[in-house]
Amino acid sequence: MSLSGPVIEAQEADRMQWWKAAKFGLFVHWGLYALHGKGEWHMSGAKIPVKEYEKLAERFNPVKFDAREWVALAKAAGMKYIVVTAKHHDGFAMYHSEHDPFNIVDATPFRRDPMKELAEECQREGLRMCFYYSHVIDWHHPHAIHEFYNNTWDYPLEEKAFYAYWNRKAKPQVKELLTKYGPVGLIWFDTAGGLSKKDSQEIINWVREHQPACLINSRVSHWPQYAGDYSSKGDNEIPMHGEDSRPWETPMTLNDSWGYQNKDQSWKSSEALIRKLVDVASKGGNLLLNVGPTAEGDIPDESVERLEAVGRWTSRFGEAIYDTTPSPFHYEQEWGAITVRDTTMYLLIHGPYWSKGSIHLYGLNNAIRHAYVLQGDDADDEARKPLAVQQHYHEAVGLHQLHVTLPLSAPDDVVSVVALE
Ligand code: H79
Repeated sequence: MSLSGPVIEAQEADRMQWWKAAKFGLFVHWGLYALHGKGEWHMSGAKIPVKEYEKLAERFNPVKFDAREWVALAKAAGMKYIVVTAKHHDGFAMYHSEHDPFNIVDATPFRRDPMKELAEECQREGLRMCFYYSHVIDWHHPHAIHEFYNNTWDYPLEEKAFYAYWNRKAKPQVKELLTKYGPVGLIWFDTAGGLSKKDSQEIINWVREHQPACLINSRVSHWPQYAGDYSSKGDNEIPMHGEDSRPWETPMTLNDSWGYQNKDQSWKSSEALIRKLVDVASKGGNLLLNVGPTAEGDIPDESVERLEAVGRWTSRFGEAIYDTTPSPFHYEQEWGAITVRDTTMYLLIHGPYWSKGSIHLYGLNNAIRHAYVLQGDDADDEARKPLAVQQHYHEAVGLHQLHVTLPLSAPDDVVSVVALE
């Protein structure tokens, strides 16, 4: 007994390693709901009867789907893992399931298994394949019970028999994902309202049994002691520095939707997205950024453009993002953000502050051997000319003050990086 604590902790730390270094992943919300173009909650919002919703499958034929394109886009953006909706709340499996014919291979003219194609492509390209699985909400199954979000328009609540759903659909389908698609980086469970402690522990054990290295996000359970390997923050929520004592991830939309919504044009700018990635990394989290492909299997152009723009930045300055640890300072820097790797500290400075010619940092009293600007290109090595830095004790503030003089022009308009060794 006395050994099990440290041993379990070591195993947990081990399986978290790739994820902690990754920092940036692609979230994909894709399903039959793309046909309506009104988001993944439309079935519930419009109370569409199961029999009618099932007819969408007959029309679902995403011939433009190309796993190579999706994985190449994620890779170009600088993302290291992909989390795809294997089954969302509508209960439709986007993979070939033996346990329910309501799946993309058996119920659509498409007849292909996109999860298999994505898993294989991820394996080839070195990204981690991960699945979203709605384990509690299932509007297609007569017996799935959630605290609030049940299909009460088809199935009377009083006739529900939860374990008929749990044992014959949810658990067998999770097992399929863990046994037929190679190594799975993580399973992203969602919306656990009403799941008991016992059943939360059971699904966690179930994942561990089939793939011990597969991570589990906190939305697997509403009970804190059964809340998986890491904390999923609220949708689009970036916490305060140090607020969460566990490893954490912010799931974020590119516009205001998860599943494809043709009317939603409130896209975040690529500049804002780069700053959000920097903010998240400096606080020690991961960013899981979502796209909602169309019913044809296309990722909307507006999403592609933004991910490519973020990728142009991460390909130049990723050194200051991947495999870093958070800023040692819990207060925000007005000029940007900080990350650390080993004995290097990265100052990620927002474009407008660069033109002020210098920045201050309080509280750092380590000796600085070398300070330089990351040019973010092949000439980087020769360009690592030392920058002028001055350190002194600031009486009024009661902290050491570091003064870094910046060169006239910034390597990047959005965020540029100064490294301190
Ligand atoms: O998959 C995405 C959402 O569909 C899912 N989580 C993210 C990652 C989610 N499941 N439940 N919820 C979010 C919370 C439910 C919010 C609701 Fe609503 C508010 C349901 C009804 C009112 C949002 C707004 C959905 C429909 C209208």
